[in-house]
Amino acid sequence: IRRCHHSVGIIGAPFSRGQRKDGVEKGPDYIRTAGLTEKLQAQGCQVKDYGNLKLDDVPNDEPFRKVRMPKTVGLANQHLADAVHTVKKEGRACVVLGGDHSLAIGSILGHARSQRDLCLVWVDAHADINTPLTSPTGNVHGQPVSYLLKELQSKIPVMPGFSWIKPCITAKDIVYIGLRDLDPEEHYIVKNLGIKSFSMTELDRFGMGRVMEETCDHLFSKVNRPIHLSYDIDALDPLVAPATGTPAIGGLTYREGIYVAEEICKTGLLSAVDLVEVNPSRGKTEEEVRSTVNAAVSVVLSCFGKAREGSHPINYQLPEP
Ligand code: 6HN
Ligand code: MN
Ligand code: MN
Ligand code: MN
Repeated sequence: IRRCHHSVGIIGAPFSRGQRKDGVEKGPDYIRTAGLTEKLQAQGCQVKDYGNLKLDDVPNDEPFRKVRMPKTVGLANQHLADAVHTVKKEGRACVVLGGDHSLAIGSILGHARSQRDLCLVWVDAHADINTPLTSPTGNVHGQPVSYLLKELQSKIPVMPGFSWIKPCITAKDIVYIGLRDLDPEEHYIVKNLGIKSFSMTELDRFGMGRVMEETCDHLFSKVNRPIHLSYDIDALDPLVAPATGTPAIGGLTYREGIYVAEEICKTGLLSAVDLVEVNPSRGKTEEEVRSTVNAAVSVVLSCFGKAREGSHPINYQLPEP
């Protein structure tokens, strides 16, 4: 019944320096080659592809404590924030194709420049909320939420490449869905700040229907606000999305993963989406790569109006004999 009326801007962010595994920088081109733009257009979206960002390594980028490539990660995110801001200024819903999840820093900060009261739905096996000082790996893709949270500002050291970053969200603005692999320090932060979290345990207890109801109740109890959906493909079970850098067994089914996107679309409040951590080099077979990329495309299509119940043009008329 509803035709999708969305105007969508796509940004490719071929970036891998927030973690150690090569290949995730190929995510944007694989997702495009699977027909993302054409399929969005076929369901009635207006699409502008802004192309891929040019994200270069900064020379002499020594680790800060354990944190790897801070200048390179900081600068890439600065470019991404500008690009997202441009898409929002032009009045489109923004889709960022990653790339690793460190890109959420720039994506959310760029989004927040035009949408001050945004809220954040983080769909992931991981909470990505290590501070630079708790990170066991030094990989920034496990830390983006810590830089964005006002409550953690006093725990974040001054770092090269990161001085432009000012936190823009509070703990009550976030909902996690799909968690199942947290470091102890991350679990402490999530509990201590009282961040709303639907781990796989809550998902098993309530089912995804109730999880999405409670997600919306939590975020929109007072007023409606724009949604930033940060979707890590490793939220899905590795049986569905194996081609990713940090797979975690026991994840969302394809159906649950699509349902999240359908429900977010139905709110009419979706303002920006990150689709990250698709790593074609991590697929053991062509089929594993295809399955992962197709899942990513399907999530984005569902974000922008594709409904499994079907749909038809609003003015459709049956042919007369
Ligand atoms: N991701 N908690 C681990 C770390 O390195 O901090 C894993 C992070 C995974 C990040 O999948 O976006
Ligand atoms: Mn993850
Ligand atoms: Mn992640
Ligand atoms: Mn819609």
